[in-house]
Order: sequence, then structure tokens, then C-alpha cells
Amino acid sequence: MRVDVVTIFPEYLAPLGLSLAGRARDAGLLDVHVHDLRSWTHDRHRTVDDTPYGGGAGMVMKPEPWGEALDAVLPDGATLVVPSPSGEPLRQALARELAGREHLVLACGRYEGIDQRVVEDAATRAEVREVSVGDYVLNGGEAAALVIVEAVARLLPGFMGNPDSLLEESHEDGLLEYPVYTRPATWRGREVPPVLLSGDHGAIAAWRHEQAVRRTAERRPDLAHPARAVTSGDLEGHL
Ligand code: 6GU
Repeated sequence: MRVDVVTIFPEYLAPLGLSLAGRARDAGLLDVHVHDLRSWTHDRHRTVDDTPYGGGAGMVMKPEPWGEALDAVLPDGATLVVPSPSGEPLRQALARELAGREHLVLACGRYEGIDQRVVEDAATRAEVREVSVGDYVLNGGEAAALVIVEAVARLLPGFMGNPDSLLEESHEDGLLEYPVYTRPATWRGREVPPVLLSGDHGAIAAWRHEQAVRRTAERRPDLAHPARAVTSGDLEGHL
């Protein structure tokens, strides 16, 4: 997979050369290129932002540098990922979908976001996915881009030594993971749950499943009972 990242803070993406993404690169599975958006500006101040039409707080990223940047790095048929707090939530299913793409281009916005016409223009020749990494506010898309690339890179075929370990993880089966323990069997007076020392693999599997279900119900009722998650009814009064 090839990944291009466009940002006004290329140094922010330096961790992509380390650890997981670095390992994927060394294995020949991932080829990451980071670009400075300002290299597609033409004024002395290398301006990338301007005030919003219609007024309001903050600044908006100008369309011209983004248009030139994407003309240069987004080929027809590639997938443009735009990190945005207004995007579709990043879940394991989306990470898996993106892991199947040949070429991802990530456009990291700062300020209040990128002029919407940039996304519309790109969508005429590429798949565009606006993606949020959670319901909280970041200052820009860079940290989100790191999250997205890590979630995707570890799913690339051949990356995981033992693909079975992927299946047992949180979110792959819609449940959070069960608690885990290692030696010593007693630590600071706390015992490992005895069933894990029993050698009874059926009992261990049943205990782990029960723990996963319990945790999910307590911590993530939205995963346990999707009907209880936020629905359009909660927007009543806004519509
Ligand atoms: Cl992808 N970007 C920004 N700026 N804030 C976010 C986000 C993305 N996801 C959650 N908050």
C-alpha cells in the first residue's frame, strides 16, 4: 500500500517512520510519503488559510494550495482520506476497508477545516472519505492521520505474524477484550482468576467470553445494544 500525507506540519508525521508503520515499511508492505502543503503556495508568506465566508471564528484552509497538492499526489482511483471531527467514525470495519485500498492520500486540515469545494472537486475523480477518530476536538488532522495509518497498516496482509491474534482483539467481534494476566500467580496479594490456571480450555473460553460480555455492557452499552446508541430522535429540537 502507498500512503501520501499532505500537511503543514510534516515533522508531526515523523512517527510513521517508527515502530509499527516502520516495520510495515521494512517488510515492503507500506510506502509512506509526507508532503508540505506550503510547497504548493506561490506567495511570499506561503499562505494556506483565510477568513471564513459568512463570518465566524477561526480560519479556513484556502482551496488553491489543496487543489494543486491533490492534483500532484492524488491519482485517479486512489482514496482520499480527510480527517475531520465531522467525518464518519473510524471503526475496525472502516480500518479493514481502507486496508484493502492500493493507495491512500491523507489531507490533514488545520484551523476550522478545508474549503469544502476541495473535497467536492477531489470526489469527481477519487473516492473521498471524511473520517473522525472520536467525539472530541483535535487542533488538526495530523494526530488523527497517525491513528488512521496505524489502524490500517497493522491489517495489511502479511503484517501480523499470526493473523489469528487479530481475530481475538477488541472490536473484531463487537466485544471489548477480556482481562489478561501473566506470572506471578500472586502479586501484591492479588490472585489470578483460578479458572485460568485450571488447564480446562472450555472453561477458560467460557469465562473469557462472559468477561468480555460483562465489560462491554458496563463500558460500552452502545456496542452491546446498538438500539440504545444515539439516534436521530436525539436530534429533535435541532431539526
Ligand atoms: Cl479526524 N480531526 C480533528 N481536527 N478533530 C477530530 C478528529 C479529526 N477526530 C476527532 N476529533
